[in-house]
Amino acid sequence: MKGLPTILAVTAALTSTTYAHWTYDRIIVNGQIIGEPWQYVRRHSNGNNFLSDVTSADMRCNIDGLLSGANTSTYPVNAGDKLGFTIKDTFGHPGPQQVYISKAPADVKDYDGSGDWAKIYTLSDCRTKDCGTGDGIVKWATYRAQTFNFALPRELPAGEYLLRAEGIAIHAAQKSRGAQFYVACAQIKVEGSGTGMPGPTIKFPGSYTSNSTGILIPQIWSQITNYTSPGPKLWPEGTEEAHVLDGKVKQSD
Ligand SMILES: *[C@@H]1O[C@H](CO)[C@@H](O)[C@H](O)[C@H]1NC(C)=O
Ligand SMILES: *[C@@H]1O[C@H](CO)[C@@H](O)[C@H](O)[C@H]1NC(C)=O
Ligand SMILES: *[C@@H]1O[C@H](CO)[C@@H](O)[C@H](O)[C@H]1NC(C)=O
Ligand SMILES: [Cu+2]
Repeated sequence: MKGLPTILAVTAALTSTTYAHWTYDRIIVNGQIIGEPWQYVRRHSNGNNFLSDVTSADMRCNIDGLLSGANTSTYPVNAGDKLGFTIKDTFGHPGPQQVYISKAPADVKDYDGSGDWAKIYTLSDCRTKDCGTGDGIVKWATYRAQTFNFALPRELPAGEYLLRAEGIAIHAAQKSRGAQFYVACAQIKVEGSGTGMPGPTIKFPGSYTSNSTGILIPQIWSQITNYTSPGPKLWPEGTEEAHVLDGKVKQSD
């Protein structure tokens, strides 16, 4: 096996380059990448660029993402399935990956995401030896991810939902409005007999502020020794943050 460069050094080298940016264009269901790019993920017009205004409705499904619901197909899944997203091209900045879900009142194609969002997944700091030296500085489980997977809770009631991927880059987050948000929404129709009540929930926009924990960080990213992601507690209650990527990583450029 080739020697792995230390995560810290390589992450530092990537932080000022635009190819480090990304979006999410396909879903993964039980390990299979599904369909064409933007077939089940709402097409937005922001390319690989980020959002930085947490007070904008663009935070829901990215720029123009509320307009493309009718042009996006809805994929049937079962509560309890393993779902995922493809990351185009790679998660190239330090920060967490999160997933939120919001039930559509009727057809998800018509849903504007103004309802309640529960958080079902956070992939945050890496705590295994593979991530680098034990210097106490936060290392990222998202580093260079090209895909990631997570469980769709078994308790989730049947219905149509927006499933929102949110990657946050924190390499400039020591400054107000320096955090970068990479966002896209998939449309899924959930089958099953779940009777859970997703929560606690938040709204987009509304809950995140420019100075929320995890959005404005107290020191530069390369010095932080702990990290707390923004947003509510994970649902179902008791779900823990993930610290190991379940997915594919870009090995080299
Ligand atoms: C939706 O698809 C139609 C027909 O292909 C196209 O004319 C329209 O621009 C698309 N709208 C969006 C928001 O993608
Ligand atoms: C945090 O941001 C909110 C909204 O932008 C503002 O009302 C509040 O005063 C800020 N708090 C601090 C401690 O700066
Ligand atoms: C680290 O933990 C402290 C104390 O809980 C908190 O104030 C700070 O915001 C955390 N740092 C990050 C980057 O989340
Ligand atoms: Cu960048």
